[in-house]
Amino acid sequence: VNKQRWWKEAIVYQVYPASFLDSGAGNKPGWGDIPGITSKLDYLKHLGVDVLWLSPIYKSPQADMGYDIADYKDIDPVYGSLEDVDHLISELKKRDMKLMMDLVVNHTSDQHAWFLDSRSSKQSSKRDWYIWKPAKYDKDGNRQPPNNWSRILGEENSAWTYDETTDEYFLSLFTAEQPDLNWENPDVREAVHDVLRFWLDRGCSGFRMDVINHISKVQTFPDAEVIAPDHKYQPGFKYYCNGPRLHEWLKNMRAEVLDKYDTITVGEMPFVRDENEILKIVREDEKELNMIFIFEQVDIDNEPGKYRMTLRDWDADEIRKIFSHWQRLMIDKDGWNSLFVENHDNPRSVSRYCNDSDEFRELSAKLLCLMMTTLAGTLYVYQGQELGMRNVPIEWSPDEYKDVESINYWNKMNNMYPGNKEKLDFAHHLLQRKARDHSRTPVQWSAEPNAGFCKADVTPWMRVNDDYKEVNAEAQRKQNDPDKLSVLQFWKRGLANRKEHKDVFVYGDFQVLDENDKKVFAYKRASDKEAFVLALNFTKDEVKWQIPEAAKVKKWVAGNYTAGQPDKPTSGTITLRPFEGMLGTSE
Ligand code: TEU
Repeated sequence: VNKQRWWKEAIVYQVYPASFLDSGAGNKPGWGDIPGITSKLDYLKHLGVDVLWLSPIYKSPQADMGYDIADYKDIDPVYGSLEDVDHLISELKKRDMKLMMDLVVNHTSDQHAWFLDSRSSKQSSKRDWYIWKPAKYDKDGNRQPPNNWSRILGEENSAWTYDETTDEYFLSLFTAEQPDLNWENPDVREAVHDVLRFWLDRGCSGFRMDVINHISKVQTFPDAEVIAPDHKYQPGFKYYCNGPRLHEWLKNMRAEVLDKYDTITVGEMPFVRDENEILKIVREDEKELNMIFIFEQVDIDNEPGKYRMTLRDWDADEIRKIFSHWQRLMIDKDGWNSLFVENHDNPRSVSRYCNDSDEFRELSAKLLCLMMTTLAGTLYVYQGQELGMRNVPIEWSPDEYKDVESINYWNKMNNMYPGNKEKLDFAHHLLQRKARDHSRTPVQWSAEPNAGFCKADVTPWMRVNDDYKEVNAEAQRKQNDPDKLSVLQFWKRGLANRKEHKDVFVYGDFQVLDENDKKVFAYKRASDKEAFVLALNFTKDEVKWQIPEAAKVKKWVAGNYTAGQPDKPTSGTITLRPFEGMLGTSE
């Protein structure tokens, strides 16, 4: 059914600029920069990347690592200059690659000129660009925020920040430094369109739109239901996720701006699961966005309805249910989706979904690569994922975690349970499993000091993972073993295979092969011309696996235990080793 589009076939690589590569070209020592990114374009091209998505590089006080923007049309000196971006774009073009910028327009920084003006007085012409409300007073006469919504990055706090100058509260869903824009105001929408045009005219090819489903809020701002009784403030998702005017504004942005260029757009949409609601955005004839990030697979280990620092068990059956559900959205319903298991807000995928011990790390990374390169959807690879980078070890003290969410969480636990070793050890354990920091450690380029991320005598903004001497790009690029590919070589081959057989892997049909299996996820992909079968053991156990009738395997052609073709029967019962994954041709 699906129409061919370049943005469906593209391999998108996410760069988290602070942690990618510090070229040393001035700026801020120990922080990655734009020249550093430009210097690695050959590496990325060689890997098979088509589009670079840069997390925010705009001028920012970095209260939330650039997701707090103080000027949409300028670059933070930490990362370089507008000239550096122009140079990056022209170097990308030379290689037939494209640039995607991160568009963070649900909120700005509290240092943005718009907000400084807005907060200065109730008469300011920008007052209504943000969401201001008077205080409420409780029965004892104490000042309270306008409603009970909690902050997303620090749920013990109110989503409203009190401002003395005008004795009112402004809405700040993420942190106090990230005031929410008032999209109800048409001037705000026009200002956003202007930002889009600015970047598109400069040669950027599209946007990843940060929490774009939060822009329309229910205008009565009602109290949220109590789902966390031990907290004063409650998540107000229901009143600001996919709110009443979201579709109107997305359609408008598309018609006014995006349709005048050839773009790729992906909307970040936390908390949305309703298929019909999603189709309203991603069906091609709706003319809103090309695709969105659905979070179900990265929420797999979160307790339902709870905050994110929780840990629950899951099995291959859940992996199958989640991925196969969203496959159907594309195959049967003319929608489109993105495919990702890592980004800058999540732990590393080998650590989360498989096993990151020395014994299993590489197998795990390759197992996930087999899955990601053979499912439908635009594929997003996060920096370091192609190397099988893993979470930081439990030995690191919580003081090494730099993310505002982790710091808020750790402080909260220390305030709630001062000196309680058991509680705090568990909190530390959760940080080690779930924190956003794990994906933010510097990319491991080589076995040189600081993993080659920055000069030896410079201190990186975030500590380098201790395993860099074993896990790094240079060693993996140079690996020369006829029996075993490095994770990097495996990814390169996987991406090439995806492109070579795009009829199947991007556009083909998808069929689950072993419904309900709790250990193995197996599926078939097929076009009119050819078909492939995948068998993925998501456990640390050896599994006796009965090859399903419908698989009709002709030949096993690739697997994560060998560089060559797996030597296994194509019917009957076979043994899948721990985290073994295989790709076969099928009738
Ligand atoms: O994230 C939005 C978001 O709600 C989640 O991904 C959130 O970070 C996670 O649930 C908390 O653990 C986006 C950005 O990706 C993130 O880095 C920013 O902090 C956030 O928006 C605010 O701009």
